[in-house]
Amino acid sequence: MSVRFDVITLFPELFAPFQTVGVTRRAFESKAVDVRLWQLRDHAEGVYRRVDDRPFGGGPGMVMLVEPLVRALAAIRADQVSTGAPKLPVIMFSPAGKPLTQARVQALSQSPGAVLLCGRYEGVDQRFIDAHVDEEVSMGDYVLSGGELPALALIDAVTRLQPGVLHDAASHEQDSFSDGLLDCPHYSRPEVLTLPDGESVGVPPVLMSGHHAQIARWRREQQLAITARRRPDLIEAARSRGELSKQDEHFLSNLGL
Ligand code: 4H4
Repeated sequence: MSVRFDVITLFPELFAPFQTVGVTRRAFESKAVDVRLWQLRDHAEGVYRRVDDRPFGGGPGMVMLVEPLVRALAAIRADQVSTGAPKLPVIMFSPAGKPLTQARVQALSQSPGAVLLCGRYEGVDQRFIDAHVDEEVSMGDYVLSGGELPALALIDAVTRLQPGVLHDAASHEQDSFSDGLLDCPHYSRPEVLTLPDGESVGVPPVLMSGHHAQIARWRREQQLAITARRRPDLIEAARSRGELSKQDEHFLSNLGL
């Protein structure tokens, strides 16, 4: 099933790299993901085709106007109907949104998709948000100039989970967060690396042993140790979901956790 994203933006050109580079290009060409860009200004009226205006009550910056957004969304809904697509939920990107997680990305990758609203300026008129936005999503506790980069990040994270997009279908199963934990360290050639100061650095011997069960155990323990050190909240969350084995808990207890 293809995931569809209808993107409302003032800068559709920012999405060109998605369609011409890397794994997302392959996904776009194979229609594993269908990204449709909607230029908000095409739905603004008047001589100046305004999409923003000053905030009521005064204050700095500009606010995105309701009516162009309503017309753009209506055009998207009409296109979804005419192409047989379902009515997709509207996601808006904002620092005030719920932080995006891999679990949400995984859910979206198995859904028909979403309308992605890329805000600019100080934000969007609250009356549009109240009437039409189903979900506010944050990429982090900082303020960007627009929602396009968050939209690209979400599309990328969803696209790479689509079947056939990554060369090795199993690779995303090892991703950080895919099992609720951070990823283990990775090593490749050369087996012994000589640093500029002449020091030689090798590879953990277990990875060269050919013992797949021992390698799997070592990788799991690395995940647990790294996650416990950097994101103990993820350990607690995995524990509360019952996703830590007795072996995992034994290893963590030996770490004093
Ligand atoms: C929205 C800026 C709301 C400020 C925006 C506000 C993010 C983010 C983001 C363009 C838009 C900015 N989107 N995660 N971080 N008035 N988007 O910064 O709430 O401060 O997703 S406001």
